[in-house]
Amino acid sequence: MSLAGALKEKFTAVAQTKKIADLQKDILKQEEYLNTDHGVLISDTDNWLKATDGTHAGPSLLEDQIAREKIHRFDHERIPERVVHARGTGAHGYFKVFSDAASKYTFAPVLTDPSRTTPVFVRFSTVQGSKGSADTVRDVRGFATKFYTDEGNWDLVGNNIPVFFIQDAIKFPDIIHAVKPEPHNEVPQGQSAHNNFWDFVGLQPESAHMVMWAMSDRGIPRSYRMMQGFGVNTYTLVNAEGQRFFVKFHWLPELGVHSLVWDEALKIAGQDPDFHRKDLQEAIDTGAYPTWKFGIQVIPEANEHDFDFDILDATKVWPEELVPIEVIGEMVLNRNVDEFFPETEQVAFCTAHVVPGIGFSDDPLLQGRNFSYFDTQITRLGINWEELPINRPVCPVMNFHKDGKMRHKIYQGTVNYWPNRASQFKPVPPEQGGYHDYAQKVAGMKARLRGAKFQEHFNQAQLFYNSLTEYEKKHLVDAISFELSHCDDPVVYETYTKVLNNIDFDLAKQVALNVGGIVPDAPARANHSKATPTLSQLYYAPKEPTIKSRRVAILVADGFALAQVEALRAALKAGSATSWVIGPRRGWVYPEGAVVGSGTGGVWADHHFEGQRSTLFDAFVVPGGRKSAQALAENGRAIHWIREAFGHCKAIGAIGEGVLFLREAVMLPGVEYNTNLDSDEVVTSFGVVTVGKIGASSVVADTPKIGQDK
Ligand code: HDD
Repeated sequence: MSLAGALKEKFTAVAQTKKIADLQKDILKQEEYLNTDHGVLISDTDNWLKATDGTHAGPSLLEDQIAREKIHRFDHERIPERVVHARGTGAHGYFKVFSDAASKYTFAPVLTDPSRTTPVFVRFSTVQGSKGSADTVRDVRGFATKFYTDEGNWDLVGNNIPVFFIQDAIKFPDIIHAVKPEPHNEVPQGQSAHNNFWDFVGLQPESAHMVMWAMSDRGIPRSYRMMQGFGVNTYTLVNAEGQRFFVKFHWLPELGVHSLVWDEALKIAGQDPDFHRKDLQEAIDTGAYPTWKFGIQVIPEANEHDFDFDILDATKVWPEELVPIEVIGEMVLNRNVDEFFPETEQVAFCTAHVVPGIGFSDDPLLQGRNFSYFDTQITRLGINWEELPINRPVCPVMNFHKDGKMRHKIYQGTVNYWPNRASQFKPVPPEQGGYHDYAQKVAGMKARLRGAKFQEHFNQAQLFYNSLTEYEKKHLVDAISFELSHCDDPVVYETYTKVLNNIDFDLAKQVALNVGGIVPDAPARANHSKATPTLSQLYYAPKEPTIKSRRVAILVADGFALAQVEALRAALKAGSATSWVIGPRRGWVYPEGAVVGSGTGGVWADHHFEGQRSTLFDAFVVPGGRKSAQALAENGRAIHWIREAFGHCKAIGAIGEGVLFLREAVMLPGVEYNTNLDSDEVVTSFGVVTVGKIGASSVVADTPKIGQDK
């Protein structure tokens, strides 16, 4: 068994939860022989039954039920993809709270009982593209979590951005039609860079705040594992005394928040469209389990109107200075799926799925979502979608919802209504665990409107922009300029420049100059100059830099210094990074003193220079060895690897003659070379990696830290 296979088996065994145990009855080992769906052994799956004279094959016979079944099943394999968030990937894991700290807000055991391990399934996604689109496109990322609690399933269906494009659910079809491929030509795929999206958001200023986030580096995450997650909507919590609180939910990644640079994202979309789903799978397979802290922001019911924004408006954040995040728990993803379709494709979330102690608010986006998710699953999966193995709760389910297509459950008993003469299957009063709807006071007239504070759209868009670092601002200007450059209707890009001028004059000017828009000569609205560090993703960098789970490429050619590579790999492994040898060919690469082609020995290169690209790795090391360095220097692709990595602000290290390769052949501008021949360290911008006494010089391509300063 391969190392990856052995590791997977080991960790899979560890990753047992109640839900994994529940799934066991549906997880099948592949049998040795093929059967038909009705269980009959198949003797030939390659040749359709034909009439024959013994030598020549004549007509294929319709009576061949085995061939018919095979084709027939194949013809019906596809189901409708999700109307949004079609592209995604998922994993199993668990959730735990640290203490009962949240019991002052809620009586939900999932949030208050530290002795519990609640199984979860998480699906990450992009929004715009279809099921086969690329992972690294600029887009919002979905972050949907199904908690299989003992009191039923709780679905927290969030994003990696804390706000939304619209305030009222009735606008959802409009924003989605606008962002999806245009109706006349089904273009573009996996992009919001087109007339219709920018036309819509230009006419719908409530989108301004979310547009800022989506165009920031948040729109191109390095990994699903390095994103924050937000419940976005305002939910409620109710405690044992019956007091109600408004709440927003947060996921904070252990590895910090990191992004790609746009050039990388564009290239990876072609070079490895599955980059994010492979990244998640690889991290779990190698035991670098993705982990998030879970936090809540809480506002007592009495303080609902204390803010200059409406706390039920999903286009607004609750600034952390006003409402701090209380970290109460942790989620770990530790098991990949066994089969994609029955798990990741069939998993179905519904915001209306909450458990006792958690409830809704009047947030008009959430109210509409509570209708939409249930509804969409009927088209995608059928009315009995909640019986599918991945969706069914770990607690018993008993009710009088009956029949419908593809019913699986079989109940015994003679009644299917309440009340019934046997007093069977009765509702449960709240004191015994039945869901209790909070007695919220409601009064007034019916009207189609939004609350007064919902009318202000630019304060927080400005706050977000002001809070970015200079390089984040530059990335944002570049991103909006890229998108508007793809809009060929002047009405669209001119209108959006005007919207931007409500946020920041410089921002509007720079974008207008880049895209040929109308350059404003004065701000449309004064910038309030307020900023908060918590909106820049730099704020969420890990306090200690970590190399955990990072992909490090070691570039070698025949004649490389073996001891250095072995020491490096051991050091990287000890830091829970993965190392990948890139050489002139996939296969053995021979060290100094060995005869090239002499069989095994040296290191096994995982890829050749043409087989992968620098974009797919986080950091690079070029070890010593005169012949190796010489061969790399004569290889244009090897030089390009390092130059491109440098352009993407990645960490680059070298040892011994590797330094000469960098200095003489790659010629990185502005790099200072440390040629301390006694150094036993390779210094990268992650920090110092001690590789043991290797007696080699080292070099730092003095690039900023990944995900932080680029
Ligand atoms: Fe939604 C899917 C997140 C507003 C209607 N949404 C979907 C998924 C995520 C979100 C992560 C993918 C779930 C999965 O992996 O299966 N959606 C959000 C967030 C929103 C939001 C964070 C704003 C706070 N959504 C929203 C509104 C509506 C919908 C306002 C409709 C009124 N969303 C849907 C949907 C989808 C969906 C059409 C498509 C597939 C699915 O539900 O299961 O019903």
